[in-house]
Amino acid sequence: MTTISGDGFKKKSIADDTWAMMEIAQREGIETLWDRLAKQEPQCGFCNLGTSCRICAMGPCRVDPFGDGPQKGVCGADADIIVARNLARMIAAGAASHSDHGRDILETLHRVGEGKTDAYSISEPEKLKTLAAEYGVTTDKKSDQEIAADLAWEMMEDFGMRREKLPLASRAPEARQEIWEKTGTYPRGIDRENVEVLHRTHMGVDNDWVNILLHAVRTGLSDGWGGSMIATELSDVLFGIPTPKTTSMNLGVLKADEVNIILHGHNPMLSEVIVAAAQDPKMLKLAKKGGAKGINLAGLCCTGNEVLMRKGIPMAGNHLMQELCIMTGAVEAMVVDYQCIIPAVTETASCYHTKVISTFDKAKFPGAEHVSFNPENGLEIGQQIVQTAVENFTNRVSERVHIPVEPAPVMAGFSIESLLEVLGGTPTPLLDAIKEGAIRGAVGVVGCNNPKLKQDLGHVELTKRLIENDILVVVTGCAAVANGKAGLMMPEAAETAGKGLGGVCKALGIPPVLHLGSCVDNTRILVLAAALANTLGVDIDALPLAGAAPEWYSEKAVAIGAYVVASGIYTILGTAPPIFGSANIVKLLTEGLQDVFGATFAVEPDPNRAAVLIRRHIEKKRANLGLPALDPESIPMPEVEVALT
Ligand code: BF8
Ligand code: SF4
Repeated sequence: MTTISGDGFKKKSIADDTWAMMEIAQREGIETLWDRLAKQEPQCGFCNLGTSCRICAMGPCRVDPFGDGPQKGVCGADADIIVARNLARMIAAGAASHSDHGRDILETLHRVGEGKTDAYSISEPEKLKTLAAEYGVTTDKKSDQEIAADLAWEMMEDFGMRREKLPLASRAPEARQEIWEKTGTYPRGIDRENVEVLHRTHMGVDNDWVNILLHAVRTGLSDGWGGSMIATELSDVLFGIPTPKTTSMNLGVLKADEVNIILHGHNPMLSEVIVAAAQDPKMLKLAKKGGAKGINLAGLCCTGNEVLMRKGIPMAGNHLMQELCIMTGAVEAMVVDYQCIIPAVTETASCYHTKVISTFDKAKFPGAEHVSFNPENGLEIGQQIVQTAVENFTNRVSERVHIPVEPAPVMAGFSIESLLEVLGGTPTPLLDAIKEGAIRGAVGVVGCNNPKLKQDLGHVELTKRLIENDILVVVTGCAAVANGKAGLMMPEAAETAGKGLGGVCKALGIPPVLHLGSCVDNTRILVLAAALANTLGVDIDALPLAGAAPEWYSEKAVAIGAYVVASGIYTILGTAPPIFGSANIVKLLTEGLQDVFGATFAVEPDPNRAAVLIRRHIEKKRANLGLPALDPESIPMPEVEVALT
């Protein structure tokens, strides 16, 4: 039963579709994520500080860094060791999630190469060949299929132990690679680094907290310049390089008179075949027979981002919308693959006619119908799922249908390739605008929603402050959806940008907030940063760039933070990570890393203050490059004003 009512809704989100659905949750007595958070409070202080440990059965242990309680676990581990081990395990779990997703796409490429599936083919032969060249795979007199087979075989090595260096990491500037070599953080094999985290953090292995964290960084780098980058690159090869397209976002994308199918999760393999099946005339005929006008697909979370940027499929919402979209009463099927799908969706669905269909054998949900996905028979599975959804339309209770808002238009789907095309084939116009100061710098605003913070507020306010001050914003994941819903991802939003950035955007016909895709697509930001640094002949840490994850919740976000900072990009987190039980680790991450990787983390939940930290950082970088720059200290730091919860 929901516990949040009245004005309480407005404290939880800035999005009006969220407010409307929370009201319905209350009316219907349906529990939401916010209610369950309230029941958890107060959450464990030791866990928040990162000083609880349940790695072995001599524990669980808690150390009390600020009080008179125990200062060591049973084995003797102190706060530094426990926080470092916990953080390393978070990074490994995040890196493993992205990288296993990359592996699934790689296996599909391999099956295409072996001729074992007709559900997929090579959409981008040129990109395939470019990747083949990077991996030393010959392409002469070979068909695309043969190249795919050989490239896939070679890339499989990235997950193993034969490599001393991941090949895609050589895209980074040489100076950056030297740092990784010198610090022993150059990523070797993706699985190797992840497994080594588990080994080192077993009781009685690595007890040097700096050493543990350096390996955690190496593991993060194996995600950014390995697993996630493979996921992005091969998704482009198989499904197409994204190009900007105008579509829409928020719960208003659902249609009252059509069969609505929600595509939720992260892996585009399944959603691609569902998109194909939903266009099948047989299915459309079946839908009409059941009284629906058509079949409407809508995305959620990162699967939504994948199909948004390649197919223009509208986006129903971000992380906190997954239960709420079922409460529209208009969803025939929520098709899930993996990651960020809360187990509660099946309970919410049980209050409606909605079927939750799980599809990956590694991600089953009690209460869901499971259709085992396999790329070899992807087409039939796509059809089976669409048919199940279509047939469920007759079970819809029209009196319970409530689609609360009108959809917000967005321009989405910028890849580095399509961005370069917009710029006329070279990054020079962007670099020139940065050099002159029309654009001060660029910031990636990325990551999740977290019910501990007012939904979307951190993303949207930070983005607004940055673009007002002529800082180009690139967005991925749930941050992209927040900005899309708020209207910042249309070319018209250039009006709200500063004169310099606004002028560039108007001339190019692009928004000041560019959608670069899903969370694995944060690697597009790495590739862009590396290309800009290489063009200028500097390392990435010299560029006027920053990253921000204002509302992160996921272990994947921690892995992203690790590889972004280790790649030389200053990063601000809006949610405090569980490290504050170790003053040493806080000092290392917020100061010490500067001397090692040329970048640090900061934690600042207030978006207005975070924007100032970023602006000051960017002006410092500009001055160091000899570009026209403001005195960073002349940018005043505001008092905390924004109510965050
Ligand atoms: O990988 S931003 S809530 S959906 S973890 Fe999840 Fe976070 Fe959304 Fe995408 Ni990324
Ligand atoms: Fe306790 Fe040490 Fe075991 Fe952790 S590893 S639970 S601190 S005894």
